[in-house]
Amino acid sequence: MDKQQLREVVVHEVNRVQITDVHTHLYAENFRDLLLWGIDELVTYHYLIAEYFRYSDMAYADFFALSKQQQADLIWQKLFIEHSPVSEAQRGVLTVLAKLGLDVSTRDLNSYRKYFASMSTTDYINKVFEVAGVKEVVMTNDPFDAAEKQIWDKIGYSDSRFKAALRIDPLLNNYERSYIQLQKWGYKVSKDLDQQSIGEIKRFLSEWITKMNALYLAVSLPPTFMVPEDSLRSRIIEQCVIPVSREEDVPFAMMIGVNKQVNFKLGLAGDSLGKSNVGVVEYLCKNYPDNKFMVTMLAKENQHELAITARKFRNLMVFGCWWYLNNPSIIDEITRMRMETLGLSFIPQHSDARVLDQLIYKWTHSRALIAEVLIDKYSDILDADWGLTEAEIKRDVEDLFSNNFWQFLGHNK
Ligand code: RAT
Ligand code: ZN
Repeated sequence: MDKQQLREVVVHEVNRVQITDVHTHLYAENFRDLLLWGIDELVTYHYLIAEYFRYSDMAYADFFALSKQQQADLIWQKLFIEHSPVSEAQRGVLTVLAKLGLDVSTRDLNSYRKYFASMSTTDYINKVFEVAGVKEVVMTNDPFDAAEKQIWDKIGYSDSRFKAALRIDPLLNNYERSYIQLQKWGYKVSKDLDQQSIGEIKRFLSEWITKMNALYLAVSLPPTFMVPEDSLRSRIIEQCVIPVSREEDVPFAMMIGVNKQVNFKLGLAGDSLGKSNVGVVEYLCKNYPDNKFMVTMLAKENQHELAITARKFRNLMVFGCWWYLNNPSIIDEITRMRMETLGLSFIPQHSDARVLDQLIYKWTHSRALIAEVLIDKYSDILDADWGLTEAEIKRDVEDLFSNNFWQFLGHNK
């Protein structure tokens, strides 16, 4: 295979691979209003709200008091009309519109609204999965969220393209309050986490893993995250989460590095990031070798250390370029570093989509970046006279975009 053929094969395979998106905030249709889609949701994505306030001096509260459509009008005017939309999240909206076949050059928000108004939710879900080339997404499922819990209790879900992940931020980051909720649901837990509470929290976790058919347990954590330490969180992790994760054979996914609400007036857009301690990941992987851990970290500065930790511990799966790392220059750099360090044994990306339509742009952009990294790395081994077949490239691409996840879980798909 020469370099020109190499490029063609890689681009072809990367563009056609059907993706398993391991972390999103999307929901199946029967979760009703929890599933967000359409132009007004796209334009009011919290990444864009943060960017809007770079240019606007409007009072935060006045902005949030407006309807979604009014917010979208303001954001569109400021970020797309008064300035050129060059940030990654801004460009993302354009990619979505273009891929849906809409005329981006008109800049006419109302004509885009008409298009979305003509679609049914069912048809639109099918369309987005097709255009994005995604075969399945993992949701973020929080039983402490009243609206979501109600759906799980009454209906569950039946669309097999949407898989569940049991998200336990309230349990780990705010036990001081969530134990009261657990008590209301009939779990015999106490504030000081006695022996009975530990058993009851384990029961809660196991019951919800079963109820959701959860593929993994997940939590987002601050830069100060530490295990072991004398804190409720550390004790719940070692005494409840780790044993249940092992017994149920589901990985524990840690998303480390978020500094919540540094500007609470921005709501969801008000979180920041900080450098974290990779030693915690090392401690957990080393002391619990029969457990599986999926880890993504938010600070760019932590990425190399995390990749090295994955070289030491095969029970660690590094995944995604999370949130503030989801910029082309950073994805390119991190993916190269990971491939040079770990070969193909990692999950390069997840979308983190909150709005269904975002599957289209997040994956369009990431596919192109990951393809370039692959072309360079394959090219280097061709220079050393290594022969590559199309079948081998296809295998590698399917591993990166889907199979690595399923194999790590132990599902042989
Ligand atoms: O990327 C995001 O949308 C963030 O707000 C978070 O949801 C983050 O990805 C998380 O899962 O906590
Ligand atoms: Zn997320």
